[in-house]
Amino acid sequence: MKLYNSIGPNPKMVRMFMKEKGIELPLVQVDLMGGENRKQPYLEKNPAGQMPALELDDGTFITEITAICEYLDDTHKDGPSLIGITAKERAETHMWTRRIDLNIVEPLTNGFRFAEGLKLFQNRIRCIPEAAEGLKTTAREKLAWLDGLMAGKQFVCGDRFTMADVLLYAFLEFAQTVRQPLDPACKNIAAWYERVKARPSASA
Ligand SMILES: N[C@@H](CCC(=O)N[C@@H](CS)C(=O)NCC(=O)O)C(=O)O
Repeated sequence: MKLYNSIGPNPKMVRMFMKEKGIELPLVQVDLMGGENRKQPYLEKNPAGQMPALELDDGTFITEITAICEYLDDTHKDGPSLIGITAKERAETHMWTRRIDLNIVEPLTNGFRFAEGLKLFQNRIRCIPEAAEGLKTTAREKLAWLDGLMAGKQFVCGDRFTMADVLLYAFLEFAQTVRQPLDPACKNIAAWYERVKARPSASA
């Protein structure tokens, strides 16, 4: 098995998940800035032209970071599961992961792609520059909503550290570097961020 890796928060999320699980895999570096991910032979591996991708030993490619993480979790049972053991735990992890993905990660990253990232992305995807500010505001509003729901909780799913925390951390770390810092009024998320930052996996 190997991971096609590059700069960016999506590969970071998978590397952090792997470090939490104690999984080490060979990394194949892909030049994202040079657009290697948007050309053959990479498109053969991931027709979406995005990073990262996991190649299994039988030659199958798994892409989409949450699917990659779930595959790694299911195939590495020795450590704690970052998805959950019971049906209820797994459903809660997916519920929060999807909320964070759709409400925060998508508007945050598209806000970046359509503004600061426009030069890089304008010939790769359909960019809507006039939507950038609205998308960034949406991400901020949903973070404020999440902040309220984090009151009294150690992690997104309560006491369990899960894939939802890894996803949120990787993208909030990225957001700071692209002029979308966390609103200091989001005190619960700020405290959660420092807790997650202290984990050895955060530097993956
Ligand atoms: N939904 C995809 C998103 C992947 C994605 O957007 N990856 C970024 C790197 S952080 C990328 O490939 N950007 C370069 C490009 O789109 O050309 C996933 O879950 O894997």
